[in-house]
Amino acid sequence: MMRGTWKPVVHWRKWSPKLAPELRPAFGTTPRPTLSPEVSPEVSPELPPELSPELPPKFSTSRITCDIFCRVVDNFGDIGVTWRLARQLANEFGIAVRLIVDDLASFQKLAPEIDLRLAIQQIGGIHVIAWQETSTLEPAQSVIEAFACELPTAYLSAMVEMPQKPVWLNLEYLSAESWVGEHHLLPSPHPQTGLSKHFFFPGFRANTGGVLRERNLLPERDLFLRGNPDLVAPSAPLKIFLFGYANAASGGLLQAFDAVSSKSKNGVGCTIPAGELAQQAAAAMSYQKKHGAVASADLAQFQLNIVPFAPQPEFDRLLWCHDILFVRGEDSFVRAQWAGKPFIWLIYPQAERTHWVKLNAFLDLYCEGLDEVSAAALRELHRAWNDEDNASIGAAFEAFLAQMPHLAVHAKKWSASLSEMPDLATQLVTFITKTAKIQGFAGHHA
Ligand code: TRH
Repeated sequence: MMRGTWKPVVHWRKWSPKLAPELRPAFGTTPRPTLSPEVSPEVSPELPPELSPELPPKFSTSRITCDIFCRVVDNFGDIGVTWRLARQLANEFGIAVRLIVDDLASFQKLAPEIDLRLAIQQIGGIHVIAWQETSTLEPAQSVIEAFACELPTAYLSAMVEMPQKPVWLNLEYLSAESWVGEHHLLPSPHPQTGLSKHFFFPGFRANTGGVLRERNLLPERDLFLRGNPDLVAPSAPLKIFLFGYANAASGGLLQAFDAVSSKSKNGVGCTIPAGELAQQAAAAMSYQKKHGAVASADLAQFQLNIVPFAPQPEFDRLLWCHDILFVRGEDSFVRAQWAGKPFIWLIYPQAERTHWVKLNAFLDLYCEGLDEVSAAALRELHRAWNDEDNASIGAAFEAFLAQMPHLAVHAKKWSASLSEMPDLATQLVTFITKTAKIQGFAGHHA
């Protein structure tokens, strides 16, 4: 039987992480760290000096200009990936970035500084431009079309007129499928203009473009975890982060959290970002409450916390505060991997279940080196959650939990080995500078 409450929960204060107050309904009162304007927003003020931002020695990219085009199809993945990339190109490589977006309202959820009234604005050194303003833009030296969003016709025509043609890339969706590496960086001549567009495929294998990882991300994570030992104290509750799409198995999953909680001394806490899934969870909880839950004084209560959508730079810290991460789409899926915690990926569903091929390709790769029982548990929980199988998700979660010690070690190993691969932005910049050098207009003054 599920028990629940919406009130801030006292015993969660035991693991008060350093997060903005509005993101910590049940946490302590640690003030939000303030950053001085000259410090990159990516860099935690607590970082030791050796981790402070500087350009990598290999590139001199400060003269490069880059336009990133993003159409928000739905949700937050498109803008999430492009905004993260824009910040890294600007902060770590000194590139002059313009981010052209067709949906400022979605963008504002990730970057509350966005002013919806302004068609052109500057945020953290990046020019943000509303899509309808592109007709008069002079193209940048490098142009990134995110997820085949199709450049505006006027902009494309302006590219054709440029004496030095821009380096043009289509940033594709992330996939672990093996064909991805074979297509990475292949050129494709545009049928009307003759301009060449290259396909940049993110991925997990050496022959792909890698995934986004800011230079200081892992040291920042480790520093944060070292500074918050209460997160993993023996008396800490099991902390689950649940970010997903509306899911018919959410009731069963919450019941499983509650069942686990009722058997444990420390209890279970689940954080859900506001949204459709949170609404479903709220409905499930109030149903349970209405039908009379009996809470035993000896047992820890299951606690559900619905938190507001966090600005993107705070999202990682939110993940680092939890033990099990349910994530979705593309960007949060990658951030869970950098958190180095066991995670369950709710993949963006596609017609005719084609997303299963992508999901299984990832799980095949991820499970390499993981013992058979843990791998089976991990796969079954992915199956049940992605299949919205309410009847079997409870058992799947309990089997997963039984393997947590192995899964936790494996998640750390995965994160460490993935970090040996060059990150996406570095690979992108390498390609742009190399191509620009061949074309003789940028990046050759190092
Ligand atoms: O929102 P998503 O499901 O995004 C997408 C889109 O559906 C897209 O169309 C699809 O093609 C793509 O997935 C695969 O999930 P994703 O990618 O994880 O994006 C969420 C972003 O929101 C990510 O950048 C993290 C950020 N975020 C915050 O900044 N704060 C928050 O509180 C939360 C919950 C997320």
